[in-house]
Amino acid sequence: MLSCLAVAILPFVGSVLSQTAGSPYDYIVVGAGPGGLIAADRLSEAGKKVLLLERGGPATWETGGTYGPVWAKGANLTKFDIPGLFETMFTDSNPFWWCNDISVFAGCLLGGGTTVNAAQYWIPPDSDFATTTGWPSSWTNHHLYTDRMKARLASTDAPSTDGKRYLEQSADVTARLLDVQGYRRVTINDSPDSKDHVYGFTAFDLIKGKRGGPVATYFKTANARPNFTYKQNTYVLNVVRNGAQITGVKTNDTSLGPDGVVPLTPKGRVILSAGSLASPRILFRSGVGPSDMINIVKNDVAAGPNLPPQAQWINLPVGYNVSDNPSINLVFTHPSIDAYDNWAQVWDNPRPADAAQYLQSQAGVLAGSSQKLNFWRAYGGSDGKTRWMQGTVRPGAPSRFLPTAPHNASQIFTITIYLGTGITSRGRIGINASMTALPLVTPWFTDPIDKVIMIQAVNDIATNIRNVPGLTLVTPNNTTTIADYVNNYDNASLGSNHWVGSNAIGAVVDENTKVFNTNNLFVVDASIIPQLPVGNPQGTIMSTAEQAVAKILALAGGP
Ligand SMILES: Cc1cc2nc3c(=O)[nH]c(=O)nc-3n(C[C@H](O)[C@H](O)[C@H](O)COP(=O)(O)OP(=O)(O)OC[C@H]3O[C@@H](n4cnc5c(N)ncnc54)[C@H](O)[C@@H]3O)c2cc1C
Ligand SMILES: *[C@@H]1O[C@H](CO)[C@@H](O)[C@H](O)[C@H]1NC(C)=O
Ligand SMILES: *[C@@H]1O[C@H](CO)[C@@H](O)[C@H](O)[C@H]1NC(C)=O
Ligand SMILES: *[C@@H]1O[C@H](CO)[C@@H](O)[C@H](O)[C@H]1NC(C)=O
Ligand SMILES: *[C@@H]1O[C@H](CO)[C@@H](O)[C@H](O)[C@H]1NC(C)=O
Ligand SMILES: *[C@@H]1O[C@H](CO)[C@@H](O)[C@H](O)[C@H]1NC(C)=O
Ligand SMILES: *[C@@H]1O[C@H](CO)[C@@H](O)[C@H](O)[C@H]1NC(C)=O
Ligand SMILES: *[C@@H]1O[C@H](CO)[C@@H](O)[C@H](O)[C@H]1NC(C)=O
Ligand SMILES: *[C@@H]1O[C@H](CO)[C@@H](O)[C@H](O)[C@H]1NC(C)=O
Ligand SMILES: CC(=O)N[C@H]1CO[C@H](CO)[C@@H](O)[C@@H]1O
Repeated sequence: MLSCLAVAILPFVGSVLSQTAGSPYDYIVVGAGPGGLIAADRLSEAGKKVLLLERGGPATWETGGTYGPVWAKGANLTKFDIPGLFETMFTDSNPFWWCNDISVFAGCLLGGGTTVNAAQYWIPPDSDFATTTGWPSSWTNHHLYTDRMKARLASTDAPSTDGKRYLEQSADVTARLLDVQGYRRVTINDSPDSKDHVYGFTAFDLIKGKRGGPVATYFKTANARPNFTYKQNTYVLNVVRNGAQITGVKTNDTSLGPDGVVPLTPKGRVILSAGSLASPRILFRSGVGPSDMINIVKNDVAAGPNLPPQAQWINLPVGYNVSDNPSINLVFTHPSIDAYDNWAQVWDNPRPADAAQYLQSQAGVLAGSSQKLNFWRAYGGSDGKTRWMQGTVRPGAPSRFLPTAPHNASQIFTITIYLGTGITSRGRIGINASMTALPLVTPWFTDPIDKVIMIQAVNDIATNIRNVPGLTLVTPNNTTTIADYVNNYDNASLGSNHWVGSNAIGAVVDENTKVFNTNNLFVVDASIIPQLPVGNPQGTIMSTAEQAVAKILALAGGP
């Protein structure tokens, strides 16, 4: 059952769960991130009886969330609604939104990562679904599904409700730097396939100056259907199976059924959408994956007894071949920049005029998150492979990258350089004996050619600095070479929270996203994406979910 608050706010017509405890569902979807929300919405739209289980609670005001800054009290806005509070996700003393049993940043509440992320939103190019990036040929015609996503969730590169852009100095300075390097300006989502020597204003999935994403769209329509039931604060431990046949899911809530098990209808199906770190863990805990991981589960006092007998373990490369963008921060100063107090005041003490403007009409600086400009360039490697670089520009800088030498803190901005599609480095996701999900092998620069390209890309950005009067690179400082900076970069800072590939299509799931050697277990989230998309992944994940759910509905044998 939804929280009382949410019931009061949403037109909640879904079945009341307490009246149906132990009753079976056609589809049980695990996890309310972008993958799970789109799957649950489309399945309920098709008339299936759907249960969506989410371990976290509400976040945006519309869904029953209440946690917001004092300055927005009474305005029906939470931290998760106000885009300008994005940087405070990392500086808050009460960060209840991060998953407490995953070692890297992951959002554990309604919306998953899309509720805590920067909302950068890219319409996927064809290369994101090409056979060269690991997709089966049956997936390459993605436009139908990408169009469905765009119809539900538009992008904007001017998120303030007055249509104006704010705090754009870092975008202007960077554009001058890129102009002398042969880049051209584009509206990024108007030409998704142009990803070489282009730059443009950052595009977001914000709506009317507030966080939009799949919660404000897909969840809303699903929640209005009688065939859809949403249960939050419910932790899924494992699927219950008899060999290849899944019969239900085991949760931590015994009010949902005997031993917390929610059953499936006879032809029912389970869809795991718990994300790139948590979906593998549910598989391990269900006896699916490499035996070293399942043996960790077997030795756990609580989880071990829920495993199927060893003869029923299913050996698949769950967790292998994972990737995430390596990324390097460069910090600059320029006299034209307004560093916006490095976002340090927006929670407790925002600039009064900006707070007033935002409260009045969701306009102004706080209607956007910190990112202002993005750019892309393709690089050929000595191995004959092409790798795509993405740059992201924002005022301010992460505290650990602030220069040690004297500098004007009011004038700092950051360019982050990422490598995406085409990189060959891979890592491995697993669990440890505490059942914490974590990278066992970190995926950044395991192939030295990726690092060579990164050094080249960072050098390219740094070479033309003197063409822009007043522009100064402050991190790395002037006694550190770019190569040394990249080579000595702290591993803990290299990642980008963009994990894909831990249940890659073709390796763990088939072209219908069904887990190999099972009858009725599916995965629909970032983990099935075989290779990094060209940009931040949520648009690609959502298009993937649209296509996956269409294939699942079309697959014979289901409910
Ligand atoms: C700080 C940060 C910033 C980011 N910025 C951007 C950005 O600007 N643009 C972009 O495109 N991408 C960004 N990303 C990445 C993007 O948000 C993720 O790639 C995306 O959310 C992954 O979607 P998913 O459906 O695979 O899983 P998730 O979004 O992780 O959702 C999984 C859901 O499953 C739930 N769950 C997990 N385990 C269980 C369980 N056992 N039982 C029940 N429920 C469970 C979780 O609570 C969560 O709600 C960012 C990510 C982070 C962390
Ligand atoms: C906030 O929500 C409440 C309850 O829905 C409503 O009565 C009130 O008018 C809203 N306030 C604002 C400022 O939107
Ligand atoms: C189940 O786990 C969730 C998430 O950890 C928690 O909020 C909830 O209280 C738990 N439920 C029960 C019945 O213990
Ligand atoms: C990892 O990916 C490589 C390249 O695509 C492939 O050859 C290999 O079989 C994969 N390994 C696993 C365990 O899936
Ligand atoms: C320059 O950076 C290097 C590497 O971080 C550091 O060791 C050195 O102290 C810095 N020099 C100055 C003058 O800040
Ligand atoms: C630092 O930058 C701010 C903003 O550009 C400017 O007003 C101030 O004068 C600068 N301080 C110094 C010491 O140059
Ligand atoms: C598992 O990893 C987490 C996060 O790194 C750590 O806190 C915990 O101590 C680890 N547990 C074991 C048994 O290693
Ligand atoms: C290097 O930076 C220091 C501190 O900012 C500055 O004093 C010095 O002049 C710079 N050296 C060169 C060669 O630019
Ligand atoms: C980062 O990790 C790699 C691979 O795990 C390791 O070889 C390297 O020494 C680490 N670098 C630092 C600076 O810790
Ligand atoms: C499986 C299921 O519950 N189907 C129901 C979905 O909702 C329609 C009405 O909206 C019912 O007619 C179906 O029985």
